[in-house]
Order: sequence, then C-alpha cells, then structure tokens
Amino acid sequence: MFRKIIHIDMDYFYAQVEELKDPSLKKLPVGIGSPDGRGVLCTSNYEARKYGVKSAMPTKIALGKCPHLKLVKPCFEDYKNISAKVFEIFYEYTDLVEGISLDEAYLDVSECTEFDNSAFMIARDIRQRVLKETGLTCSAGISFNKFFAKFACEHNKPNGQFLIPPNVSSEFIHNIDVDKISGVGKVFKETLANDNIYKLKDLICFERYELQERYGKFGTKLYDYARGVDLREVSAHRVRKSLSVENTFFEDISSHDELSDKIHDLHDEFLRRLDKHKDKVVSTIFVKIKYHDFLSTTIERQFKDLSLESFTEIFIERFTQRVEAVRLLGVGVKFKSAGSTLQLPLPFYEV
Ligand code: DCP
Ligand code: MG
Ligand code: MG
Repeated sequence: MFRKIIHIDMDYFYAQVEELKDPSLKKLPVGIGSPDGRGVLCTSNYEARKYGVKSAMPTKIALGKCPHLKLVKPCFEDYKNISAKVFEIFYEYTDLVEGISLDEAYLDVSECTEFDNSAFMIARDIRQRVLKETGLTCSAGISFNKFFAKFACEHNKPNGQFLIPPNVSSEFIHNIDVDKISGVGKVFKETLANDNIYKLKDLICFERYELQERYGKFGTKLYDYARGVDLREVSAHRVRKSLSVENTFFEDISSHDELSDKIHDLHDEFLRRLDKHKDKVVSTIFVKIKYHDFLSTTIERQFKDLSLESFTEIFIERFTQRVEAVRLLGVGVKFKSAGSTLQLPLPFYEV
C-alpha cells in the first residue's frame, strides 16, 4: 500500500503574521528584517517578491531592488505562538507529525479515516482550519512520499495545494530539477552541473554504485529519487500527552445553564475526537475555564469515567467558587505515557 503524506508550509510566514497584526501592510511590499537596513531579510511578502526581494537577501540589496520596501522588525515570540497553534491543528488529524521548521511539517495521514481517507480532502480541511483559527494561509503538497509531497507543496503556492499520485508519469519525475532535492544546495548543484546533471532524467543512465562512487551516500539517494523512490518515514516528534476541545465564545457567558449546555457540546465533540485514540490510556480528566478577566484555571481529576456528568461535576465545583462571566471553556483528558523513550524534547510544539 502507498503511504499518504502531506507536506504543509505556511505562505510568507513571518510577513503574513505581520500583515495579520497590521493589515495596512497588505498593500505594500514588505520585508522582515532590521528597519535600520542592516543584515539580511528573514522573508518578504509576495508583493515584495515581484521586485525580486526574497529570504536571506541583504537588506541593502533588497532596498536597491525595491526602494519603497517596508521593513518590519521580526517578532519571533509571535511566530512561535502561531506555529504552536498550527501544529495543534495538525495533531487533530494524526500523531505522525514531523515539524521541519516553525512553518513547515510533514504529516502521514495514511491511517486518518476522515474524508474516506482522501489525503487531498484532508489537506484542504487542514488548510481551511488553519485559516479559520489563525487567519493565515498555507499551501500543501500531497503524495506517496516525502520528496514528492514537498515538491508538490511548492507547485501551487501561495494558498494552494497539489497532488502527485502514485501513478505519476516518469516524464513528470524526470523533468524535476535536481536542486529540488533537499540537501542539493548551491555548491552541490554546481558539482552536478559540471557533470551535466541538471534534471532527474540526467541521473537515470547511472547505476547505483556509480552514483555512490561519485557522490558518496548521497549518490544512492539521487539514484532512488530519479526513480520516484523515497522511503524516509515521517518521524513523529512527540507522543500525544493530552487531548482536549475548547471554545472561546463570541460573547462572555455567565448563565449556569448556558455554560452547562456548552459543556455538553464540547463533550460531544471531545468524544468524537477521542475515538481516534483508542490505543491510549486516560490518566486524568480536566475542565478548563477562562474568565472574562483572563484568569484561567484548569481543574483535574483522576479518571473514573468519561461521562458528561463527570465533566459537568468538575465544572460546577469550580464555577460555584467564582460565579463570573466566562470567555472560554474546555474539556479534555491526559494520557498515561507509554514509556518515555519516544518523548524527545522539542522546543516548538509541546502540548
Ligand atoms: N526564514 C528565515 N531565513 C531564511 C528563510 C526563512 O528567517 N533564510 C524564516 C522566515 C520565513 C520562515 O522562516 O517566513 C519560513 O520560511 P519559508 O522558506 O517557508 O518561507 P516563507 O514562509 O516566508 O515563504 P513561502 O511562501 O515561500 O513559504
Ligand atoms: Mg513558508
Ligand atoms: Mg518553510
């Protein structure tokens, strides 16, 4: 069976976040970098790209190409926070998420039952959720291995997606430029060009050992890619430690009955999502309440059952201590860890 892999990458990530914070930037060419004109740009929006302004370009050169370029200082804290939100959305579809950077990840959705396991539809749904919950667009590539998923992701960027199916033609594969392979940078591209290798088709005439002799271990990778083969797995960084559903209300709610109704709705949705995690063992259940003044409290109880009554009981116990307007409610569970060896420390996407 073929795997179903989605590669997602946020569009002009840092710049798009800045546009979200200040929509007046949308009409302007924007570069993210030091406003004093020193250093290099982190990225630019698509308006600025029309002038040839791009990531890693010295700001001075960018200003030469586009004198009215609007420079905005990066705010990494914001990018990290939004990235965490985006990754939380990914984890709702699968645990097999491999973060590559703040704005980019591979998801293996082979086991995802949603949309009749149509990876294309899952990708579309993820992109819609990301837009709805963060206000940002992203692009997706869908394929049967990581190499093609990443390649496909760039095909309809920005705000698009593209599928490369398992029966993709050799012609399509052969026309891919070698520098689309991760690890083929400027220098190696030059080396290959000196050997008259520009596209994957230029690799086909070589035996595996020949490429290995010439380019070392990377040579065997080239041999495989030219044949559409990439066996790298999506390596999940974390084991899911909790699952919860929460909702921020349009208007704060103070009525006890109305809040109980909300717990009911959240509980329904929570059970639906929990269905995909039957392999895990629940250790505690919890209810989260955020009040109008942003005072936030999470009340945890040892797991007995997952009934609506159990969650409602916890809610009432806390709410009666502080009967005030609530802006957010959440219900969830924590799982027992299946062993700590898989729990690699990851700075970006901890629960
Ligand atoms: N970045 C950086 N320096 C680089 C490349 C990137 O600081 N040399 C940062 C800024 C980018 C973010 O990482 O916003 C994501 O990098 P991408 O390569 O995904 O580029 P963008 O998301 O900005 O644009 P695209 O729409 O092409 O994905
Ligand atoms: Mg990006
Ligand atoms: Mg990226």
